[in-house]
Amino acid sequence: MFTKLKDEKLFAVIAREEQRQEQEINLIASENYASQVVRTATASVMTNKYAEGYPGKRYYSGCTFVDGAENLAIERCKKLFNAEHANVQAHSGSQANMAVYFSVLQPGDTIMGMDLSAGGHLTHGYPINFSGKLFNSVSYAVNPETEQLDFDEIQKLAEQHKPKMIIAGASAYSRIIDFQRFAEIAQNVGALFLADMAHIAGLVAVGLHPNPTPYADFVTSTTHKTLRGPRGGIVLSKEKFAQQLDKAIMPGMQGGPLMHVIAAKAVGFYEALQPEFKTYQQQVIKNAQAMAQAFTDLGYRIVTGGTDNHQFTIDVRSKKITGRTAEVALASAGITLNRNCIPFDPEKPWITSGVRIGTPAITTRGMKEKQAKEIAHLAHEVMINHADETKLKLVKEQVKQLCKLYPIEQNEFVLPFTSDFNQRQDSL
Ligand code: DSN
Repeated sequence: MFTKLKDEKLFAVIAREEQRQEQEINLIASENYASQVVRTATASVMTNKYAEGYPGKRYYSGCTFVDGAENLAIERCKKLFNAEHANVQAHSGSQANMAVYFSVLQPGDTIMGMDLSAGGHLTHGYPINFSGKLFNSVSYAVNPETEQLDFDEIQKLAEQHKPKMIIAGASAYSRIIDFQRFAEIAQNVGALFLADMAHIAGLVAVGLHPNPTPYADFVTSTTHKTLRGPRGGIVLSKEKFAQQLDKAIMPGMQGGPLMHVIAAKAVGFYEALQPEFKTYQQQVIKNAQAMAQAFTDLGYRIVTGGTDNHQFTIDVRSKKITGRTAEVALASAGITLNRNCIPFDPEKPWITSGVRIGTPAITTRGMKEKQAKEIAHLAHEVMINHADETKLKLVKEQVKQLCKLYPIEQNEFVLPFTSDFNQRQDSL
């Protein structure tokens, strides 16, 4: 049997990755640690099944149980976000966005999303992404003074360009997004409204960020960021778009759905429906605010001046370095994050003047404000001593020690498969 084969090389690589995750502080705002239960579902026999179609209407036989998994994922997802319709088959956030465009737009239509350099996403109309190539893309930025969304400007652009669709949502934006205002602007110019909540979905799920679902025609998300499920995408829509949307995904864009990932999405949504998930998200925000304050106290400028959510971007120019230098030095000291443009960045995207910082992953490890501040101080040590190998080694040791105190496997939210587990929620 193939299962008896020991692929030592590959599993050695996985073991090294596991060790890296254990020993490094992860500040990448879009990453998290999925629970063992989510990972168990991802590694389950559901990976063996072809199930093109939707529950009850498949192009293959033998789908009884994968239907069960997909129905659970759909129902839990709808409940979590109070949605009329949910499609849980999108393989990723990008494909979720593509599915929305393909369900209601024609090539050449005008779309209007946030500029990538202001904090937006590639699939919101970036010129070299499919969204910018297939559609006529107009971008809105942020206010140069406040670095926040400028709704007067967005309204003006919308009136000028009359887009067929307006897209709200960001990859690097630390403030509350007023989805209601976006919906009003869209309505004023006769545009459809898509809210991409990939970064903030976990906060939305527990009411710590306004839910776009009541206002938007479509809502897309990934499932692995603050939501802490498996890697993948979802699309929510108003009932009137349900058929078009489902058709755009299958047969329009995708063939067989990833049933193991859909099963794991069901688990992720189940976890997010538990009361502990709100406590976790509250701590994510507290940690981000504590860390942002610590960086401010150390003389860094925070883009927009602070954060309302799980992330923020710091301008590192006051320490006479670039985002890229900071990212590389921090990585060598065991602190993982990504360089990021600040709004109207004078540096190119490969270099940048900032780094983006997020707290979902450290919070999953159980870290609180005290550790968040400690991490800011460690990162500061690295940035001001980025060329000093001895100092970097010293910080790396301190990082390891801190990580040892907060092992990933001690994730308090790992729910064991017990009868108690089954009784924790209603039949979902
Ligand atoms: N790559 C993701 C992020 O880091 O925000 C967005 O898709």
